Amino acid sequence: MQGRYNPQEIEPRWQQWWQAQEIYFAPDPTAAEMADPSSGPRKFYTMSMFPYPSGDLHMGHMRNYTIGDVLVRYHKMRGERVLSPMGWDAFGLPAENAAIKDGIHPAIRTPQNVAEMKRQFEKMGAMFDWRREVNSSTPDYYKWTQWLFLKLYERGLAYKRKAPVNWCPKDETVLANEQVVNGHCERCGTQVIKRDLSQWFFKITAYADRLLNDLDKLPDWPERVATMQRNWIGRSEGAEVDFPIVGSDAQVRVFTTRPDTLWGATFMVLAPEHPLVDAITSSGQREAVQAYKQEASKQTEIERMSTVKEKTGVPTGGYAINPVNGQQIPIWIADYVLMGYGTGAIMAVPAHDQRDYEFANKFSLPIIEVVSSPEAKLEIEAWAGEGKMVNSGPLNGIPAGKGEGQSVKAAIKWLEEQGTGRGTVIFRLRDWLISRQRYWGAPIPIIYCDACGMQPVPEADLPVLLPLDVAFKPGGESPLARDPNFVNTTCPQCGGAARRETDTMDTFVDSSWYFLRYTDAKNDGTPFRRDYADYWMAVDQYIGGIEHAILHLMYARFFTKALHDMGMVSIEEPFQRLFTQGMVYKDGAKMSKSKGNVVPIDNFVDTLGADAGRLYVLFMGPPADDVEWSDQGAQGASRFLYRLWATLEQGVDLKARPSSEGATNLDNDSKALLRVAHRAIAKVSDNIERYHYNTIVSTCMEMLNSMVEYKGKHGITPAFSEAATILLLLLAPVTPHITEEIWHQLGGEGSIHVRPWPAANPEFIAAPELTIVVQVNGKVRDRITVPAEADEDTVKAAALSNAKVQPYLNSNPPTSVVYVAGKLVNIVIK
Ligand code: ANZ
Ligand code: ZN
Repeated sequence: MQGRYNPQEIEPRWQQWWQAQEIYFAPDPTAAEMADPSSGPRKFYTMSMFPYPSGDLHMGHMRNYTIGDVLVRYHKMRGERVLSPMGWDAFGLPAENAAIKDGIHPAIRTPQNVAEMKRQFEKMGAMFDWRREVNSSTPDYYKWTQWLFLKLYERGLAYKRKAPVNWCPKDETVLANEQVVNGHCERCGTQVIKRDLSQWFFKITAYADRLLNDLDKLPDWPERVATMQRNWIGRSEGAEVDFPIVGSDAQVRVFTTRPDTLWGATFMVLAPEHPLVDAITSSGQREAVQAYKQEASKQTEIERMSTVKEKTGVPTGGYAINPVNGQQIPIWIADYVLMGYGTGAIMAVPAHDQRDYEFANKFSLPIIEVVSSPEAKLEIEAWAGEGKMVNSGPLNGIPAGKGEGQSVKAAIKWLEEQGTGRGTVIFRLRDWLISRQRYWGAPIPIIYCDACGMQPVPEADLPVLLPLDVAFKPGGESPLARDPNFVNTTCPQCGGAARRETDTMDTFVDSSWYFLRYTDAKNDGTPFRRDYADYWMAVDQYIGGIEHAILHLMYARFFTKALHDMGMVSIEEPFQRLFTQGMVYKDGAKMSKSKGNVVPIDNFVDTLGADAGRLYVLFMGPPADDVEWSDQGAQGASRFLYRLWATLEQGVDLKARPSSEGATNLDNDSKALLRVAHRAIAKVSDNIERYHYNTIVSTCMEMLNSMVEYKGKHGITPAFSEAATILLLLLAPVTPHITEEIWHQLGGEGSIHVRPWPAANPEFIAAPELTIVVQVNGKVRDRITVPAEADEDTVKAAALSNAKVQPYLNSNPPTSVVYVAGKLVNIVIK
């Protein structure tokens, strides 16, 4: 190539050119294409999870986005209509916390950070359709987030109720369970307390069944993610049973997966927060119960569910009646029973449930065996295995178990006949708490009027703008609640004075529909056109971190189903294929600014270039795996590019295709080189489809080695030219700048990135063969092809039986046959 390889000169030049050419801008489909998608090119919608605009990108980010970019460029070369959008998950706590710390308003900082990150995305050569850029914190976007909230509200899928929440006294915000780490706020480390607040929820539980069942329709999701979703939904089959309270009309309902063990229920346990606790508690126990409730409220659910923690609890002094045998059993409260699951109350069967067993032992409560098995060791632990029902009235003798003719089904039937219980299915999944008492989010579009009650903001009044001039620093109420200009409004119903809702929405709401917005990003009359969404959806390939395996993906699936039911979109699952990338570690820790072990993209690109970075991050290991950063590895990737530059010299003819004339016309070295090249095509294509990106790089490295060796012997031949062209095309998605530059220097037309992806010629990927010249008395009579591993006798026999040789041999048996290995057979006749 001309001049030195200089990535700092080449890369920005091509980046600007690609943008100007709008190579990666996806046009809206035409009416004809929407009516019949097969009338146009195949669509390929791929996206990476949109980032929070933190401002800085490091090489870990480069890896994530390069994985997606390779796919974008590859599918483009396959002639598909690729949609690759990008946007900003720009609302949320970090911006607000940063603002509190250094006083810069999120509305000022966010666009600055967005511009910074966009610059770095371009610098790494990642191509997006920027015309479809979305920013969840701008009114043109959150207007529709609010609009969708109202649609869910209309359908009863958004509702308000009082609920105990995790509350961080310092951040003054409600925390999701996952944001509580060992009882402390994930962000600031403050001890979390429980607080009862009136909160907005989305009724995701109405979709529990579909969210669970439809996982079966997603075979291209990582199994581990599907399993995490299944467990999170947590479907549980069992029964509800009502226990009358002694001396009261009240009943306590329990949920049990083992209604067959009712005869072994020797006490009952309520969650400390259970609403009947106070009514049940006897006067003598009031103080102890109160103290215990206080203690329990300080613990997180995770702590309460711990199986190693010593059991604690106190008796309420009240009794319940076991409906199966009329026996009175004591009612306790204990923290191992959670209010948010089932009914918040259990019947305790210490003989067959280990938690109840430990509890009964600690407090000397009776243990009654109802499933008998020779293997059970009730002196040591509860028995949860198989056996035969005993001490169980009508169930005696039946085999214990959930199957047909077994105890659980029999117990449910019996309970239903008696009218004291019924079979039921419950889910662990809870409704989605979306209220945040914070400033930097989409205001919930609701108005409270003393005369008319709760009123949705009329559609025409959207967006409810987030005011910019508020004191967002913490202290008492939420920032919006302290802003009278925001709070005070008029009732849309009666026109009287009214107050606005001051909670903002969880940022997971913003990210639950952005993939739909990309299909019609600038629409200001509706969140997106249905026909555009139907054309592009589902996302063919979604790429993101495993940390989003549960919440974000569950919420996005819920939104898609709810919008489907509203007739806004046809699909019911948003993401056809999901890929979760691994992380980059350095010095043993995840690369992150807070750990101080980052290699910033700017530094890397300014020294070794974006292409070397892209090549290296892919070469480091399979994209799904965690990998460790190495400076030497990065240097190696850079050296490969210098070598590529030096090997592809002027004189390479990008149009040469000797392979199209067949293998027999080629000398053995050329044939071997083209075999390497065509096999590389097959391998790299397959590697891309299966995310074995690291082996793409090694395949291309081996291919370059073969080319260097060949060129040393033969110089630039048509076969070398063909191999060079193939290598450039295969590397184009991975190292887009250097390949574009070489392509142009060698006289290539247009961008290399819109050239068709090469097709492997089957003749050159079959097992290697040699072409052997057959001579009779030193004169060439024919060429034969033999397997490369054929031995001397086989080659000689093939030469002697050759149709063009045969006529010479008819009357003259050969006097000698000489084989020059790999080259020729000379037959000597008289
Ligand atoms: C009696 C019993 C006997 C139970 C037995 C189990 C074994 P999964 O499978 O997770 O749904 N349970 C119910 N509600 C609870 C709550 N709010 N907090 C803590 N534990 C609760 O578990 C259901 C079982 O967990 C229920 O069945 C109940 O204990 C307990 F041999 O009832 B079982
Ligand atoms: Zn009113």
